[in-house]
Amino acid sequence: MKIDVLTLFPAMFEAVLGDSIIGRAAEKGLLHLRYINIRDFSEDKHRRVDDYPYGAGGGMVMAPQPIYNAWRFITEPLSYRPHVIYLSPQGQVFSQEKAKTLATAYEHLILLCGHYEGVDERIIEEIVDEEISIGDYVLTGGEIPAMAVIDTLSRMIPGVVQHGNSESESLADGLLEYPQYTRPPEFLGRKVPEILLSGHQAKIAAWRREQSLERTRNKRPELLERMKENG
Ligand code: 4GN
Repeated sequence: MKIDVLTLFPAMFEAVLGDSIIGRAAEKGLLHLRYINIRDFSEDKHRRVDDYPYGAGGGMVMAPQPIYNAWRFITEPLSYRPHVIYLSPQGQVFSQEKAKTLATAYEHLILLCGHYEGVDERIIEEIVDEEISIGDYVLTGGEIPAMAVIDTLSRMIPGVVQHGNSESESLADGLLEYPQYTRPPEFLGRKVPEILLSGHQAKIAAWRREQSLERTRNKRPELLERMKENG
């Protein structure tokens, strides 16, 4: 999978994703990540990327020209149009399911990160295919949401996460993960559940399933309701 990020702060991505499992995946060639600085495509003599909003109203707007030129830089050599996502509080709310759909449908994504009051509407009309939000709150920029999307998609690629089988993970089947334990068998007087030490895999699997259901019922009952609604 290829992901190009259009951002004013490429260093944020290097800093957060560089040393992580995601960085390792990129080094291994499982994932192709590029961070493109929109400012490099400004034609303004002061390299400006923002401007005043028509109609006033305070704040600044990201001008269309630098973003468009950066998008052209990516797409010019291609014979197809990568799917362009604008990270925005106005988008559809992101989820494990949405991630699965994106990972399955697209081999090449472009993530556009906005700042200030957002990007000129004509950019959304011209190059953006969909808007995605990571939740109902406003951040200073789309970088953190873009990183959340990149991280979620990356760990779905075979070989990126150690055990790989992301299908058995929390939320993949709509349920919360069961509790995890490691050594020692007793800590601060609290024992690891007997069943996990038994070596009886079928019983362990049944116990974990029960725990997942109970936790989901207690912590996120709306996830169970959604499962019922969606079959
Ligand atoms: C996305 C972008 C929150 C999200 C953002 C989100 C930058 N904040 N919930 N901030 O996924 C106006 C236009 C705010 C750019 C945007």
